[in-house]
Amino acid sequence: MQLIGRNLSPFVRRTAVILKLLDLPYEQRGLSTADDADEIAKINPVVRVPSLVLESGECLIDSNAIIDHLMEVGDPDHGLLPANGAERRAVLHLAAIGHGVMEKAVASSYERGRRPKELVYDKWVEMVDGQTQGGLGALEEAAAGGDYLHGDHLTLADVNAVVAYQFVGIGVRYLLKEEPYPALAALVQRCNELPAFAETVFKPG
Ligand SMILES: N[C@@H](CCC(=O)N[C@@H](CS)C(=O)NCC(=O)O)C(=O)O
Repeated sequence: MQLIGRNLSPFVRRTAVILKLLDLPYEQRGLSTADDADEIAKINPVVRVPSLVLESGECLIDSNAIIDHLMEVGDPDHGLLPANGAERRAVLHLAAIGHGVMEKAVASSYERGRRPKELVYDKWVEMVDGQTQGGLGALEEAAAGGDYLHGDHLTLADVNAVVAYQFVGIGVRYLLKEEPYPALAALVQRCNELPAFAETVFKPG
C-alpha cells in the first residue's frame, strides 16, 4: 500500500500511526498539497492528502474512509475501535473531537500562513482558535480520567488526540503556550514512547 502525503498533515500522520499500530506494511510518498498539487490531482481530484493506494490499484481518499478500511482489514479483534454499541460510540465521539481539533487547527494555520497579512480575517482566526481550544479542553477532561481517553487500552480516540495536540504545537503553537492541557500533554508523552507515534513525528526538511 502507498500512503500519499507528509506527516506534517495530522490527517496523514494519524493514518500512518494506525497503519503502524496494525502492522500493515506500506510505503509513504511524501507529497505536499502546496508543492505537488499536479501529482496529487492525479490521485485525488480534490487535491488533498491523505490518499491510500491499495495493492489492487484502488485509491481511498479522506482519512476517515481510509481508517475505516484499515480497521476492517487490520483490526479484527476491535482493539482500536470497539465493534458496536455504547463503547464504539464513545470512542468515535472522542475520535471526532480529535479530528475536529485537527480541522480547526489546520484552518487557523492556513488562514494565518497562506494569506497575505492584510487579508487575514482576525475574527475568523479567533473563532477557529476558540473551536480548537474547545476540542482540546474536552480531550483534556477525558485524558484526566485515566491512562487512556476511553477504557483501559489505546484506541483511535487516543491516536487522534495525540496527533491533534502535536499538530496544534506546530500550526497554532501559541494555544499551548501556558501548557493548559497537562493530562493531554502527559498522554502525548506516553504515546510517543511507542514506535508508531515516535516514527511518524514530522521532521521538516
Ligand atoms: N477530511 C479530510 C481532511 C484532509 C485535509 O484537509 N488535508 C489537508 C492537509 S492537512 C489538505 O489536503 N489540504 C489541502 C486542501 O484542502 O486544499 C481527512 O480527514 O482526510
